[in-house]
Amino acid sequence: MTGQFYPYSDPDRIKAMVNALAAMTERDRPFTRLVFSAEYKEARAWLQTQFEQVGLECQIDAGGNLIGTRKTANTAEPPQKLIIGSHIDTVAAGGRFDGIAGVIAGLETIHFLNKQSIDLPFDIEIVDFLGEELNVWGTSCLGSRYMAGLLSDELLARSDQNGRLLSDEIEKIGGAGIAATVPRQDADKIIACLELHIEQSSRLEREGIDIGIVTDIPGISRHAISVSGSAGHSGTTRMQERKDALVTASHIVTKIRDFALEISEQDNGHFVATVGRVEVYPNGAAVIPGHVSMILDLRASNEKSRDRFLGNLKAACNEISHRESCAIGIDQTSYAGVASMDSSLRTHIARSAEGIGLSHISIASGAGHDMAHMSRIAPAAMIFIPCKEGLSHCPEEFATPEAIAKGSAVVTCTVLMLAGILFSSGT
Ligand code: HGY
Ligand code: MN
Ligand code: MN
Repeated sequence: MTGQFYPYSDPDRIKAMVNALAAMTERDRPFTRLVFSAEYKEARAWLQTQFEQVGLECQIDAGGNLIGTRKTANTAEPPQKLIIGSHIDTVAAGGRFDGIAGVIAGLETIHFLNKQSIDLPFDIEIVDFLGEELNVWGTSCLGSRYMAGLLSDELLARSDQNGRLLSDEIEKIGGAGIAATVPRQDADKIIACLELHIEQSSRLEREGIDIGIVTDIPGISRHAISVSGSAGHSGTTRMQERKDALVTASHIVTKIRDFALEISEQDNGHFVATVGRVEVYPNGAAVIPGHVSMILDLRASNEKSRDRFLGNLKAACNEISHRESCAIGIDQTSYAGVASMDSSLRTHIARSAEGIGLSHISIASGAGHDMAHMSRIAPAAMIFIPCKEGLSHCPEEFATPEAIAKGSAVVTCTVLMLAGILFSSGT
């Protein structure tokens, strides 16, 4: 392979890792590896073997995170830590790169350090954060919330529609399923958290840029919206007498789109709102829908815009509820504020990219990431790489092994720079 970045990473090995993980999916819904699923547990076991093969000491922490540690020979106790992590769970019918590329990039760094017999002055932890994607318990980023001390008793006590208790599921995956109201004990020893991730948008590809250095991650909240009307016979119930929960829900969804469109055009930040999950009860073709449950996924880089949107939505729901004679409930099920990435790490990443001849820009993230929570307890930074047409959360999601290799080379160079080994003394 040519190119300065190839000494640091191997596109062929990357491609093999991506393909191996891609095979661990629900058969009839590629690529689906939902947290706690059989596919997920299979992938976790496989990943732990990969960690062990490069000499990492593996553990599952109480939050269910898989952590592979490369210990420093530095005898100063307790050593400082550098975390490189992302996630291997996917959304339903998702892609092969969202999260996965970041974990593979971390392993590429370990391969390089081992090949060069480099001993760093700090431990490196390669982390597969538990359950980064939004799950049936109404929240996301389970593992990084735990590490950051943000996994509450209330979250853990939630059951899904099949009665599965979240805390039980975390215990079954090897965690302790305990609440975390304080950050991990050695948080003050964490010098940096780095995450490589596909951009999940198309700017890098469109502009032909190798690396996106993330400035911030938008605030994300999720809201359970319930609509209660009256089920009834679709053939005998007069139109004037209906309390149709699905018609009511459709008005709400249209209002969500209208308000979000209006705010996103007025606000110079990032603002999006989506209803992607809807359940109709009893969901029969000859029955007037009696109940609808849906999830609102709301993202804003400006908290005031978020509050304005929610105020508009609640007022509109009051009016719709009265007009359609259906009860409407809106409950926030998860929240994470806007997260800024560490400026000093961003400078290191820029110098690393330049040092190996890669182009880079600063870029805001539209997606949520584990680094949003990790940034509450330690300096955090993200490295974006281009993905095909910006597609993500779908089987068409794609990033080339070369793009992942370039990104992982930047991760490795940033680690070497933080260790004072590379590009030091202003060279
Ligand atoms: O949904 C998100 O923003 C991320 O992909 N979990
Ligand atoms: Mn992700
Ligand atoms: Mn995702």
